[in-house]
Amino acid sequence: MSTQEIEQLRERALRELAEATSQEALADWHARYLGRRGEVTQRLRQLGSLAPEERPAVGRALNELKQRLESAYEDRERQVRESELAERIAAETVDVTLPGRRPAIGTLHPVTQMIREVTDIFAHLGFQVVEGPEVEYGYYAFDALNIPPEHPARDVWDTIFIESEHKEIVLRPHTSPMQIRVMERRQPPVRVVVPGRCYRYEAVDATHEWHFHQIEGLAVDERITMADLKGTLAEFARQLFGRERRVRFRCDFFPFVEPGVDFAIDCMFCRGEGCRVCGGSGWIEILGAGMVHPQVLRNVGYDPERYTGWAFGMGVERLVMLKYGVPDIRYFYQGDLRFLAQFDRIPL
Ligand code: FA5
Repeated sequence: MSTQEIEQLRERALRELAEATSQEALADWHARYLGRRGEVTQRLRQLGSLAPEERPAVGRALNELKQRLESAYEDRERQVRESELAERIAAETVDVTLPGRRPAIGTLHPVTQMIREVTDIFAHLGFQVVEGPEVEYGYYAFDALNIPPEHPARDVWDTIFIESEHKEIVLRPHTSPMQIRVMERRQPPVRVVVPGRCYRYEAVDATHEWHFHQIEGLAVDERITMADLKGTLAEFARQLFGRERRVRFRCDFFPFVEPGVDFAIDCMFCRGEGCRVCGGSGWIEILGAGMVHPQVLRNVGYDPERYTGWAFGMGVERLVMLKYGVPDIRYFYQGDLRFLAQFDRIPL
């Protein structure tokens, strides 16, 4: 083996080392030159087969080559490691100046939004918000509300029965049973609003669902009058539908109030002129109400000579339909995002 060969080997090894740009290529290079079967190692092993006079010079040259390559390898290995790290840092860097991705978190259901809006208005007028059971005794849904069994008015609320043989149990057809539950539990003054789900055995069409929501209102105290009812409802309607609303009371019948009224506002679409929404009348009925019937007060142990009160009940879906011009109540419970996503005023 001549020194010239060793020189060539050195040049080739160093050139290939300079071309290795990854840890894998470096490991491969190391195995090929300096590993157990590497070219330099093999040659060192073959020293014994050289003529004795050649051995010292070739041995020295090979050892120098080995050291030179080892240190060149270490330098190159450090370089490659640093540049690989720099590349990784560059690739994984988070650009904090990029705008964030907005998660799709949805919105509150329009009925929930309306319940919150209405109960907020009444909360500011001094009403407490309470809730009650959707599965109800016939006593609370009817009897205590002055609708005895066999009374024809019982048919007005097309009721879904859960159990009727032993004790009448129903899905409440309105939120009025909560009038009784609240008055049974506390003494006047009472001022509550009760939002909640109701159920009726009803053919579904554009304005009727078999389940829907109502908000009940009840105020009982000494000297409560119809004027308080009218003032409260007028203020409510103006906050919800605009300050310019005019209001109308007309006689109506519900067994648990006397007198009973229906409460209407002038149509906000035609301002009372008459249009499709108000059926040409210029007025839109939004709830039933009236002075609590003396018999209902007696049923909960209140003295009707001392206390008077009023109650009202309104349909929540109907309020949303009026306020936003929704033409069909069935949209509310189809879960169609194209409908629901339009009510994104109040994010979750
Ligand atoms: C009642 O349910 C009475 N409890 C209201 C009341 C309370 C009167 C307190 C006096 C004092 P009515 O059946 O009219 O009344 O229902 C009230 C409202 O609930 C209706 O105006 C309507 O907006 C809504 N509603 C009734 N049935 C349905 C239905 N099937 N689908 C959607 N909304 C309905």
